[in-house]
Amino acid sequence: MRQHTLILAAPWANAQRKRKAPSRGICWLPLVLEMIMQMNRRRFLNGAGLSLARFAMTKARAAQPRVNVTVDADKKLATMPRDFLGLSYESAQLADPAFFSASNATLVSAFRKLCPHGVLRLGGNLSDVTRWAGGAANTIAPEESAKIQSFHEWRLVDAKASSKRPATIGPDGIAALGGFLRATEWQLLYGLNLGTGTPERAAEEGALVMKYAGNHLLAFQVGNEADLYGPAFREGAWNFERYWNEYQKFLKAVRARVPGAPFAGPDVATKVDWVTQFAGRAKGDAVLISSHYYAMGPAGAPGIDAQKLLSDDPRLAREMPVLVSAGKTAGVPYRMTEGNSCYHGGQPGVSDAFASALWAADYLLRVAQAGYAGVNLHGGGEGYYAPITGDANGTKLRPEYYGMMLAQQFAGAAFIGVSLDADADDVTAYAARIKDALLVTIVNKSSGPVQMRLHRSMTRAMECWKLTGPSLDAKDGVQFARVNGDERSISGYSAVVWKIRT
Ligand code: BDP
Repeated sequence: MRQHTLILAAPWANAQRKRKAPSRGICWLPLVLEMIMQMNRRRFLNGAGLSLARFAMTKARAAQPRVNVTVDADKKLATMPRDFLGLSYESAQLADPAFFSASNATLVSAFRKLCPHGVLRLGGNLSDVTRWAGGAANTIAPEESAKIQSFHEWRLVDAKASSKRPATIGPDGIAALGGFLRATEWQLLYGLNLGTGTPERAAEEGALVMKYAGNHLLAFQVGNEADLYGPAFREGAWNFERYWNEYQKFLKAVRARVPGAPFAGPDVATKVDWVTQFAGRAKGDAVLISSHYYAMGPAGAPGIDAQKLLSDDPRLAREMPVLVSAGKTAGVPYRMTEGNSCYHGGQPGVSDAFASALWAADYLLRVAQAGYAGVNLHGGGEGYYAPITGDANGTKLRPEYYGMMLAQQFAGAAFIGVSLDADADDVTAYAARIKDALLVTIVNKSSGPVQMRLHRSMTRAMECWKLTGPSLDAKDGVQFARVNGDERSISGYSAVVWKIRT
């Protein structure tokens, strides 16, 4: 068992100190918030264990190695946009017009409760095989149709849409979607079918989307994960150049019907160089740059478990700066438009359990701090990783939804530097300024508790929320809730947000 003390020095304290001794530059007032973190990796302590641990810690404190959490107000990081949070669904969901409709009251309220102005993205693998019901000819061969029936993504749409496989999108689905967007006040990213569609069909569909979504339309995208297209969609060598030519054809066809229609892309799965190339070519035209991210996968493979999900994924550190700078090249934001905990539909017992809530809270804050303009977590139907499940008759909130709620606390906040000065890789910290307050979050992805002792001057000015669940694999009983202001214990596998008035 390793024990550490976390010391959080507050920035305003630093400012006061600076005023008193300006010539000394940056220095930190110690012990404004003090936390003692007891790290006992991957073991859940029960209540009795917890009190014993507290006792032991009090005794042993002087000898413990220390880990400092230091907030650096001078290090200004990204601001989380108010429309940062988003959800992503398979386009085939539109085959049931009752789902994305203003009269699906529980879904409307689940969206609004999550984020007052989020972004709904439609796309996914089914978008490349879902037919448009308009006049132009269907390009799906009967043998392809048969294959499409067995796609795992049908689990990601409600039973009614799934019963219509391979699905067709028609004007009624798009008209209802317009009502849903007005009721939720969310924006729309609409994926056009590049895999088996045509520019002519996209133009008909796009014109209707513009008509019904109006100014809720953020952008069209062309094709889902086109970087992974194989022979089912395109013969011969397939590369960015070919994709770009086809993208241009779609864009021109839609804009011929709807001048100035907004576009975004390339919405790829893994080829980051496509993102960079797209950003260079689309400069001044695309309204945002996009790609996808799944933390692990495929579902069912050995080692795909909660522990892996909560460990650091080196791909993130590698890719985040490249993606954010692709946005800068294009002069527009970068958004992660589809992703989640585990590809191939999600890992049962992990993606649909409390582990996914901790993962989501940590992932969302990490990429927001790095400068992503937003994230759309994929889901729908009864999918394992779906943050919201259900159909037009009712919805259920999954654990991951509560992790998203935690991140939403930071909407509009400007991240500032925060660091842990020792080996605490399963505890993460984020800090941000919002109006007259400092937000601090600790995500404790270790099994042991973090104890903190507050400086007396702080306790009055503090609000606190906790993300908790009965166990990592719990599917029920997960909560993100306000707790009394002087909450001092961050139990193993939980997260806390403090709002400290400054
Ligand atoms: C993505 C697809 C999405 C899938 C998801 C998955 O775009 O449609 O459902 O993978 O594997 O690549 O779960």
